[in-house]
Formats: sequence, structure tokens, C-alpha cells
Amino acid sequence: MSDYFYTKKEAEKAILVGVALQSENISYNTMCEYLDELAFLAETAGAETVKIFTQNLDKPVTATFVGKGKLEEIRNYVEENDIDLVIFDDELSPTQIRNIDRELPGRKVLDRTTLILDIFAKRARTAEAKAQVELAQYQYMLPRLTGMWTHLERQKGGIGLRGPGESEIETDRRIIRDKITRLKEQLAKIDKQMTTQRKNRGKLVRVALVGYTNVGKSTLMNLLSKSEVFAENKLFATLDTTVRKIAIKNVPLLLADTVGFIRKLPHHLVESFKSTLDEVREADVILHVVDISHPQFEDQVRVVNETLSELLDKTNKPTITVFNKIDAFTYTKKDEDDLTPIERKNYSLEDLKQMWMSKQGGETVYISARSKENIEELKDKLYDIVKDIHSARFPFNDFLYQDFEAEEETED
Ligand SMILES: Nc1nc2c(ncn2[C@@H]2O[C@H](COP(=O)(O)OP(=O)(O)OP(=O)(O)O)[C@@H](O)[C@H]2O)c(=O)[nH]1
Ligand SMILES: [Mg+2]
Repeated sequence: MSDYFYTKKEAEKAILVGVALQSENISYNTMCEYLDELAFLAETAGAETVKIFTQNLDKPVTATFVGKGKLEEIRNYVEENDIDLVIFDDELSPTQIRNIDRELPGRKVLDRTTLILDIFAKRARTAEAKAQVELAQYQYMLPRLTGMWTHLERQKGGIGLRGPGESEIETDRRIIRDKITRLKEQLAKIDKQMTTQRKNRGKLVRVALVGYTNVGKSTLMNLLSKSEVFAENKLFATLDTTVRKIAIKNVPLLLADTVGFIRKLPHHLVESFKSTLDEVREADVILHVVDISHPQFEDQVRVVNETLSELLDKTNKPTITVFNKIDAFTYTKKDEDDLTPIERKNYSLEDLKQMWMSKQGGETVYISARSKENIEELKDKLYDIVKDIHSARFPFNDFLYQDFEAEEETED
């Protein structure tokens, strides 16, 4: 056998399961969009999606999430095709995990949240990020312990092994609770340091880049600050908030890159979002970055806005909506004799600009961070807002920053 076989790392094979829930007004198309994203998440985590199972339901089946017949179909498929991973697009209750686990012996059953937490765990570099992810994983695991435990038992020992007794689960719960307490203490300490760090930054104007994951926040950060923040075509490339001191024309400001949002994630669970939210809360100006080349970009804008308003008190900060990736924007031009109703995919960039101008409060700008289009326009708009705040705060040394040089400051 060649070395190839020894060195090649096989991707784990995964199947995805999605449900179009009538009770939640999830159409078949919407569910497919969610599943596209789930496949991207799976890929980011290192798995290869080989098949997708879907079902239309009024509401989830309490015991098994999908119907009995569907679960049997899934079982036959995973057994015949030797699939390791079964990923559900929705959060599963402890009972559902336990029952599904029992139906799919020897397979790993994940839901969207566990998959995202797994990606976070892989991505975490700093002590803080690692502690944050671990805490989220334990908190998510705690009520689901019975299912997880029996699952682990089976993996270890195979057929016929009984699950642990209640007392073992209790011991395990206690261990996890202790771990949670310790992690919380550790994070509180780090948080205190961060708050002090933030206070020490003085009164400089603060600008936060926020947006859905993979829209190009870090790429834009790099462009504006000439730094090297990690950017990649994977979900959740950024897990730590990074702050850089930059200058736009002659006005200095602090620019923060933050963790991207995603739909169907309990954001409150993940502490990484706390630093993102702190940045947003304390920012003077928000740059909401949007990937206009993404077919569901409107939905992504909605998720970001909803998550922000859910987790923060309503604030009316000056915001620039930065529509990024115009270089990758495409649309289907309609023939003049085509009488079918115009659909979203038929809108040109011009049409979208018109629509968003009336829809979105605040400024909008259309750029490409990759091919560096319209960056000057963005800088001009940002400058106009920042300069006013800056001169209100520093009335006497206004624009003494002619010789200002960009410095680095990282919050790791
Ligand atoms: N075509 C195109 N791709 C871009 C543009 N800006 C960024 N990208 C690409 O989009 C991908 C994601 O970019 P990032 O900067 O990592 O995005 P992010 O918003 O920081 O993502 P997370 O940190 O994962 O939330 C990378 O592959 C970038 O090269 C752009 O203007 N046009
Ligand atoms: Mg990033």
C-alpha cells in the first residue's frame, strides 16, 4: 500500500436531516437553504455530506423529532453506507437525542448547535476562547447527559452494554457542574482584565465591524488597518474580538473585528458573543457588513438585526450598512417577453440599491473588500461620522493627528 493511504485523512461521512415545520412557517425552500448552510458547517467541521433527508411536518415529533418511518429510512441508509455522522438541523431535546441515539447505534448524532460548538472548539486559539467554548459545551451537555452517556458507553463497549445507573449520571453531572463553576470563575477574571483594557483605551472613537459569518468582516479589517487578521472561506474564521487602532485621513479610531452571527444558534450560550456584544454596546459607530453575493443575504441581515436587538437594549448608533462582495454579485436578467413575476434572483445591483436606500435607515455603501472597489467611498462616509464625534470629544486638539501612524492593539 502506498504512503498515500496512511497520510490521507478521510473526511467523516455525514448525512443531514432537515424538517420543514409548518407550525413555524418554514417552507420547503427555506429548509433547503438552511440545509445548504448546515452542509457548509459540516464541511467546515471536516465532514463530507453524502445525503440529505427531509420531511414536512406540522411540528416536531416529541419522541424522535422526525417520524418513525423517516428514522427507519435513515437507519437503513446509515447502516448500508457506513455513515459515521447524523446531523440534525434543529436543536434536539434530551429525550429526542436519547431515542434517536438508540435507533442509530454506533453513530454520532449531532444537532446544529453541537456542530457549531465543535467548530468553535477547533478554532479556539486563546485561553479565553477555549474556556468559552468548553463552558458552552458543558452547559449544552448537562441536560442531555443521559443520552450522551449511553452514547459514549455504546461507542466504548458495543452491543449489550447497559447504560449507567442514575447514580453514575449524578456523579457525572456533579463533575460537569464543578467544571462549569471553575470555567465561569476563570472567564470572569479574564473579563475583568478586558474591561480594564477597554477603559484604558481612552476616549478614541470606536467602530465595530459586525455581521453574519463569512461576509468579509476580517478581510475588510485587514484592508482598513493593513493588518493580518485571519480570514478564510470557512464559517467562524474569527473567534476572538480583535481591535486595531487605525486612522482615516487624519482622524484616529479603534476598529474592532468581531465574531459572526448565524441563524438557529442560541447565541447567549456562547461567551464569544459576549465580547462581540460588548464591542457593539460600547461602539460609537457600527459597520454592518453584508455579503450581497449570498442568495440569502436579506435573511442574514434580519438574523443579525434580530440577534442584536434581542441581546442588547435598543440603541440607535450611527450605522453604515456595508454591502460587500459586489465583485461576486450575479443575477438572472429577465427576458422582456418573459411574463412570469419578477423574483428576487432577477434583481440587478441597481435594483437592490434602490430598494435598500428606502428600506435601511442610515448610510449604505457597496464595496468589494477583495477587489478593493469603492473603499474610498466607505472611508469618506466613515470619516464624516467619526470626525464629528472625535472633534466633540477632543475640542482643543482637533486634528493634531497629522503624523498619526497606525498602531496595533490586539485583545487576545
Ligand atoms: N468575492 C469576494 N470574496 C470576499 C470579499 N471579501 C471577503 N471575501 C471572502 O469571503 C471569505 C470570508 O471572509 P472573512 O473576512 O473571513 O469573513 P468574516 O466575516 O470575517 O467571517 P467569520 O470570521 O467567519 O465570521 C474569505 O474567503 C474572503 O476571501 C469580497 O469582496 N469579494
Ligand atoms: Mg472574521
